[in-house]
Amino acid sequence: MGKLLSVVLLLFSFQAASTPLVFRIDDQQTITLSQQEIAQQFKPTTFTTQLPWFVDEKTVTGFRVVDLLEQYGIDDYTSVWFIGLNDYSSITTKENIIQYDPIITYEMDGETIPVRKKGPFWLMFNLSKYPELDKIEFHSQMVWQLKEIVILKQ
Ligand SMILES: Nc1nc2c(c(=O)[nH]1)N[C@H]1C(S)=C(S)[C@@H](COP(=O)(O)O)O[C@H]1N2
Ligand SMILES: [Mo]
Repeated sequence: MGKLLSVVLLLFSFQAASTPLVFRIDDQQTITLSQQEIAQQFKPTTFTTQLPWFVDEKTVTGFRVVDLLEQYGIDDYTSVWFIGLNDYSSITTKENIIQYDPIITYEMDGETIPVRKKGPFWLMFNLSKYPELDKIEFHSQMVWQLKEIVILKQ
């Protein structure tokens, strides 16, 4: 393989592996989690659900938002703010996080999700398990290309 080609491929793989997720707890604490750290630190959860973006149901794997909060000992929050790469953002209340247990999906049908397919991280509710969430109010909370999660305390 040509040297230039190897360098280009190396840069591409570096980029693909380094899309991090930023987690902000308050003005003092900003945590940057790589895809690798996420896979190591959080127990994966998998479910199969219908989603508004696809005709067929999808099997998705990710980590639970409640596990993320528990890992950093966060209980005194009112809601969580999810921000995408396009700066679209949405807020989910503590009640809905506890009751409906959303996950931050990083695999769909066994494959990691490229940015071009709305990855690498995507906030998801299990719409098939909770059909009452299958409406715009909750679809609009399912932020794709997630880049940042901010804890709101009031
Ligand atoms: N990153 C990101 N996530 C997003 C959006 C967006 O613009 N950017 N749109 C939201 C809205 S308003 C809805 S209803 C659903 C479906 O939007 P779509 O049909 O444009 O994908 O995704 C939600 N997640
Ligand atoms: Mo929407």
